Amino acid sequence: MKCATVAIIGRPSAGKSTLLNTITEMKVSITASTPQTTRNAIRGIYTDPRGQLIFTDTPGYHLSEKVMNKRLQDTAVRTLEDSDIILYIIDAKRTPGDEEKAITALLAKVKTPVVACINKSDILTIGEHDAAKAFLAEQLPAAVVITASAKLDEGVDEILIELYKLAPEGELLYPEDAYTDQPVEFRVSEIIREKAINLVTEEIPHAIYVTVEDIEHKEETNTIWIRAAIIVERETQKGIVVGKGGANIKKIRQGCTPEIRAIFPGKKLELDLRVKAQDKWRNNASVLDRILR
Ligand SMILES: Nc1nc2c(ncn2[C@@H]2O[C@H](COP(=O)(O)OP(=O)(O)OP(=O)(O)O)[C@@H](O)[C@H]2O)c(=O)[nH]1
Ligand SMILES: [Mg+2]
Repeated sequence: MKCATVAIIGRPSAGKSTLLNTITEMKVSITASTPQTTRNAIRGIYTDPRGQLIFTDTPGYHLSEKVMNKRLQDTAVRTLEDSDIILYIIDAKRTPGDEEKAITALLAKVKTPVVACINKSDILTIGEHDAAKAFLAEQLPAAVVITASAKLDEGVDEILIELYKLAPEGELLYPEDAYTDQPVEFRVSEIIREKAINLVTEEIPHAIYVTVEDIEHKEETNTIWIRAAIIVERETQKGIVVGKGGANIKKIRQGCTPEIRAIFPGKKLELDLRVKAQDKWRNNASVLDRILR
């Protein structure tokens, strides 16, 4: 049996979370077209007859001096240092610049084996693909390079083959049917956040966090009752998230209900969802301590 911890790292929007969901065949980590969707180290577990791969999805590595971004960077670096293998995802649609070089410099420093995945093969031109290959050959000559589409599940089996080649022998660390270890409150808040950030544009996705204030199991009616709040930074953003006549909040509720129900099979769901404003929460250490694990 083989068992390895695998850190998934790359720039924002490279497709890290999409790839983790494709590998586990589960919605483990939320995704969005806006960058910096993932804010935590998110574990996703894959088991097959070869053994177990324990992936940790990380926040997109983004060079920025903002308090919250620095914390996201720290999460990514910590995960790298704790893993047996690094799965480095490149979005070759974007030319590798300083940010991509900062990542390869980090990877060279930790000396952990790297499998590099040139992602989004479904939309890459030959020129873009060749440029990414040349970049990797120059920056990380020892890395194994695979081209894949996380979205279309192409090349993903090849990634698993390479990861198992590098994985040490070991017993399974999680039960065979485990696919994540996230607490229920966190999963619920992430599902709601995904639906909210996918409805708004510009700066607003970054200004959103979600807090689950209460979860109760009402046995007499077989109902899970959840009270959650979508927090933004300004009153004007609140109006946008709620939408005209509540249209957006209705869409958020409709979008998240089936996914939250799937976490509580056989139960009815009552979701009390509100939108609140909290000024400059992204600079508030106690909020960041709570939401960035
Ligand atoms: N065409 C195409 N799009 C992809 C592929 N993989 C991911 N995407 C899209 O790229 C966008 C970002 O995907 P995510 O999985 O959220 O990216 P991420 O690297 O986790 O981003 P952060 O959490 O912000 O760092 C989404 O719109 C995905 O649908 C792919 O293989 N092909
Ligand atoms: Mg992500």
